[in-house]
Amino acid sequence: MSCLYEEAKKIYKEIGIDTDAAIKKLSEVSVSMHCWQGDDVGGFESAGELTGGIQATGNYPGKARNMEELMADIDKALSLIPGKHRINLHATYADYSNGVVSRDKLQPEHFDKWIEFAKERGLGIDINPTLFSHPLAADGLTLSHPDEKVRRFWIDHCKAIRKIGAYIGEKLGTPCLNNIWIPDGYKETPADRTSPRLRLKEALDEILSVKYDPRFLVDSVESKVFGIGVESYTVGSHEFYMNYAAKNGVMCLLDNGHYHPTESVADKIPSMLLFSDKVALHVTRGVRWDSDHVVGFTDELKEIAKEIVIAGPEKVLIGLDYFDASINRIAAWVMGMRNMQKALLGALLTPNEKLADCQNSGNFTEMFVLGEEVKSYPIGAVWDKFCEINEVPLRENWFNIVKEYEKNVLSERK
Ligand code: RNT
Ligand code: ZN
Repeated sequence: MSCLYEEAKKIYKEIGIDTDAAIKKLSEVSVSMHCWQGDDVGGFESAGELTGGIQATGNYPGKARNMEELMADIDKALSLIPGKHRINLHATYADYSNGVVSRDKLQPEHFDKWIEFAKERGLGIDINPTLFSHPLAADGLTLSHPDEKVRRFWIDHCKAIRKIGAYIGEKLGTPCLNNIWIPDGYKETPADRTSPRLRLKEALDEILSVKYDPRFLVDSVESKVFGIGVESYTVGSHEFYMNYAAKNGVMCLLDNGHYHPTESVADKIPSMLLFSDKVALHVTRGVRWDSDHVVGFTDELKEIAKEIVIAGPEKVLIGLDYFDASINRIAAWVMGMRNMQKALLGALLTPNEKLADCQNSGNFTEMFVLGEEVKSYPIGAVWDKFCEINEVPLRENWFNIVKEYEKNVLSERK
């Protein structure tokens, strides 16, 4: 095995790539693993249906039914993923063991169990207010709702979550990313496109008017082009948030399922970074629409990873966002996380500077030829070495452990 690695090392060296350095860099990148793959975006607040224009399809047995099960599943997944990472929570994954609390009344202590969980394992935590799957979001509008009372509820919810995020960040000593995504939109072509956006703008102004130490809390806003049932108009469009973020010093979060299908988030990253220090991502895989399939080792992912590596991974907050209920949920987590890391490794093993020189000197033939040939360099041997160093199973061997867990633990969840 290490024999393979030594051979790969030589091959990469010939094109000026130091594989040991690539491995070291990769181990410094953490990815925020979304808790909601573990239970189809269910959460612990109620057993209500998922709304907000997003859908988890499938009924694979064994989904986590409570915090203990979700934590156990996360542990299992993390034991098969190389490196140190982060956990991305939604508000509805609060600790309700002392009774369910209205979302606008959530307090930091409702997340103490998660903080403890993260601390013990050396993980960071990110958070999201949950503005869907709730009676006050039932008509598809939240922060942009024309009814002041509905807006108030959601503004207070977002404020509560920011306070919680800052508390988490302080406790863990790593900034918590609070990402605001709202489902607001209309099924039919709206008569008035401006008023909902004005209301959203004012709501965000109020939410963000409370200042927190950036060492503890950072904020992002996530745009979207459309959702199921809200096909004609999305209040939080890309232009809306891009301008809002630029003017208000918050980050844009780019979800690669949230644009027109031929738009590329890889292309957006370097453009955004000319104007902001950082950008956040939700990495997903859309099949024909924003279907949130498990992240695959696709060309789209490789291009995104390339831009992250070229920009400097410290400038891009990487989070995953998909929810597949048709396959083993732990396998879905592990595969998506490992694919993200493998794509980053691929980018680290690409002679990006040399290729850029080819482009800038007009040598497009060499750029194409080298770029294509590098695609079949022995990345697998370097990936295996990375897994070996991090003491996680090589190649698909991790799946045997998931199968064991399914047999012994998941199958007991009826
Ligand atoms: C929905 C957005 C959003 C959600 C999560 C659950 O289209 O992508 O990020 O997926 O908040
Ligand atoms: Zn998203």
